Amino acid sequence: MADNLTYKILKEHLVEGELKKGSEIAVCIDQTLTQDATGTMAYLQLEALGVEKVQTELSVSYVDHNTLQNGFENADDHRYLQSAAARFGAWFSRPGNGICHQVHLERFGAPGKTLLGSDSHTPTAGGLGMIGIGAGGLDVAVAMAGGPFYLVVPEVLRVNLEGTLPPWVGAKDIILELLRRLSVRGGIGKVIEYGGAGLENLSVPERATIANMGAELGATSSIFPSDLVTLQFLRSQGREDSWRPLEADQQACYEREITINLGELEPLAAAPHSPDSVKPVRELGPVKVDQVAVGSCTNGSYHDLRLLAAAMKGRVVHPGVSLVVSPGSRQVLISLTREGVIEDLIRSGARILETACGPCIGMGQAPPSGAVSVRTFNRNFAGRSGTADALVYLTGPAAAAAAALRGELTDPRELGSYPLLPAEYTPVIDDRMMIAPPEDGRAVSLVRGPNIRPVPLNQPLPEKIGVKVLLVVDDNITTDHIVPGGSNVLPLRSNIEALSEHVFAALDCNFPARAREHGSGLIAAGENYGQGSSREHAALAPMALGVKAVLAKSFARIHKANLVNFGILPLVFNDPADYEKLSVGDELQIDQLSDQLEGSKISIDHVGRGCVIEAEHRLSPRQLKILKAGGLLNYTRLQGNSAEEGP
Ligand code: MIC
Ligand code: SF4
Repeated sequence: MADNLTYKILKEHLVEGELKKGSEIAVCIDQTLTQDATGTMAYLQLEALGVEKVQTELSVSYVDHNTLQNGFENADDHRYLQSAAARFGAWFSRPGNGICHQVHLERFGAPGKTLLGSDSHTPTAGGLGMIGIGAGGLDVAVAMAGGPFYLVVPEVLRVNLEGTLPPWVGAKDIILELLRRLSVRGGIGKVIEYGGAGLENLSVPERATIANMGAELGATSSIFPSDLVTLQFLRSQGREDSWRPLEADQQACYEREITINLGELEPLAAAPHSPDSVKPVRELGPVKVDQVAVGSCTNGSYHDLRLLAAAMKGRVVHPGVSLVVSPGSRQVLISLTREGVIEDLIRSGARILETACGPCIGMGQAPPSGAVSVRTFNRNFAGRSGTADALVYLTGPAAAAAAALRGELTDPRELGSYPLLPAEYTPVIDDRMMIAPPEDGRAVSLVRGPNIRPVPLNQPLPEKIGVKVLLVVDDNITTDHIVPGGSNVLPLRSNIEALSEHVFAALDCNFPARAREHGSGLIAAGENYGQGSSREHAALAPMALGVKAVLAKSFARIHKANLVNFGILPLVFNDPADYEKLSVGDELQIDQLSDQLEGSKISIDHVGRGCVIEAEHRLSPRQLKILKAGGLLNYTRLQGNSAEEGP
């Protein structure tokens, strides 16, 4: 049978189940990545699983998120992660080496492999023809321990790219166009597979920009074929041995096909506060800009910064704008430095930041009150920049350069002729900021700072749950709403008790106190609850506050898996109109839970109103067992015990 590229790779990695759309399968994972904001939990959980050594072909622990060291917490986490990588056999990418997705693409990614990462933008690796999937830290810990990863067989959506991009229009505009057409829910349950003659002119970093923001579509992953462009990229990285050609079969089937004619695209921007509020830059009107930020795992590559520098060369940033640049990796920074491009950027007034996530996750460079910030990043959720009332527009580096020069949102085509850039470049390869694991790490001691606390565990699911509705929220609630980023809160990622004080901070600062007072709570939500990041903290911290269930119109994939992993019941309204019946403080009760979970429907008594709300659980038998055990750690331990006791 003719296979699409996604199914080809999934078939090669299938260890359980059948490749039938909608059913649950398990795939083996070749590579994993973690980053520091999710990595401490992942490694603490790996410890809790009692593992001696990672079982994957390759696991890498990156430090790129929590790099501002205002207090000891982040630095302590870095030290713990370095010791854990050595202890358990993972590579350690030191702070300063770059953003996990960019570095992984450059130094480790390989066509045809599977990569599981505790970061939602792990699909960036799809730019190299591999399947990258974002997951919670516990799922990644299980994969490091040699366990498979479970996922629902996705639909595959084919996007044909035809023609060539006009000057000043880039890869970011392609993915913004897709977000405009499909919305932040358009990719849910899907892998997005790219093809078409237009690929020939898209480099691997450009493909990676597109695959990266598939996460904003809600897609499970995004993938490009592995072709001669891929070979050229791997060759430039001195890694052509990792290349293998890979493409979909000629007659391969897709759920749906979309064609984008690249020649018809124009510079686009996502307006506040959602990556799918996309409009042509020229239509956004004269909007005064206060900050321009270039970098991140979306647009922090050599060519992105090269274009920025060339567009600004000889000119200086507008007096009303602060321009910050964070190169995606140390390789990018060294290569640009060698060519004098960093000097050009400094002369143009850029404030060069370290190679890290930085402003993308509110780790510094929060814009002024009410500011407009133009960012080449992937998310513009309200408050994510660190300033609650800032307005963030997402663009490519060309529109960012235009905004930096003019001080207002400007179509970059107004800048005149497109700068001549070298088509190819030879990166400077220097892996000395990457530490290989020792052959045998058993003698390495783990270094734990005082802010690193044990992972809290949930209780097995009781027969009867009585809860109060703690919060009723709208559609598209992000994990940034549930557990915010920012330089004040991110250092608490290894200390769930302290972190839980910030749950839903932007929506309702009384939430933690109310949850504690009631002791047992439920969150009612609209569509796509938990979109955005992979942070399992958005399940762990509510769990620590006594949240027992979330009743939503629909869930984002990673967040739903995280809720299950920590024993919180994710329920879906049978009739979405019932959402209107719920208010904060309502008392709900679910009886005979195990019997009800045997079927798919769950009846919830609305005690005050004297009515019943029907819900569904849409969980696999495996997920039900995990929930009943009170989460994946408990479940894995139980399985270990029963294996030890024998049949
Ligand atoms: C993000 O972009 O939101 C993050 C920070 O990279 C997260 C991971 C995290 O919360 O640590 C993600 O995308 O998964
Ligand atoms: Fe880092 Fe931003 Fe990319 Fe998340 S989206 S990995 S915070 S650069």
